[in-house]
Amino acid sequence: MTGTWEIIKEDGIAGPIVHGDLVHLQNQYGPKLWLDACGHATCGGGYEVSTTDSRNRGNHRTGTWEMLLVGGAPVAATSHTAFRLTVTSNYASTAHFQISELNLYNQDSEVDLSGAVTSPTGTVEGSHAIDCRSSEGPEFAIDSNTGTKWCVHALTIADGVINPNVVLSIQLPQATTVTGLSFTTGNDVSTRDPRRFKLEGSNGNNQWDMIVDHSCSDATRVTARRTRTPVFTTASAGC
Ligand SMILES: [Ca+2]
Repeated sequence: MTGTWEIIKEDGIAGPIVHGDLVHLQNQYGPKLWLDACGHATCGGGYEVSTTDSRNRGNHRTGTWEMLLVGGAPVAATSHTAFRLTVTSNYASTAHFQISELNLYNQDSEVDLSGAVTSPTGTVEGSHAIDCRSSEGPEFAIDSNTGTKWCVHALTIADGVINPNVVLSIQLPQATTVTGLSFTTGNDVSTRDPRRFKLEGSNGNNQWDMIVDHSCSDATRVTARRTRTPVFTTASAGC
């Protein structure tokens, strides 16, 4: 077993190990020591590889390794624990962006977002987007209630382009596979609806996989209120 190594994610988050993840490698022989680039920290001269009894030597991260695929394009992870929706433009509202619901899908099945948590949009006007009202925060984009909405007062919107882009960050209690999304439109003002956007997924370490890239073409517009749009995918966007 001297050449057998266990791969352990650096951040301890469960789920499959994918391209770009940071990991530690633990040898399974004897005292189970950790693979370490000892030269960087203490050995001097070079970057020799050895084993040590700690995952990292001091604060030098000499025992942290990145998983990379060789000889092919990165393969997108099949499931993620975190998602972020970035909305880059609306249908020409000069101040606001809004949705009643963000709906996620795994193929034809809707993803259960109960237990999911959103991050605040922001509170400091003049530097970035803020919620239109305290009752219209990002948590209302995933509350399974079409009577509530997430509404953002963006810093600037010119010709429908939102600057800076509006971001909805969602943390799920377990790794989940997502292949597409739809919106449920807001209660009013259809020009606030999302026009171009992208959805990415992550399992930590600030590594993000593209799931839906709709940044190059306009989404099918639905002017009816509190109504679901079609399901959008990268394929449907043509991006
Ligand atoms: Ca809602």
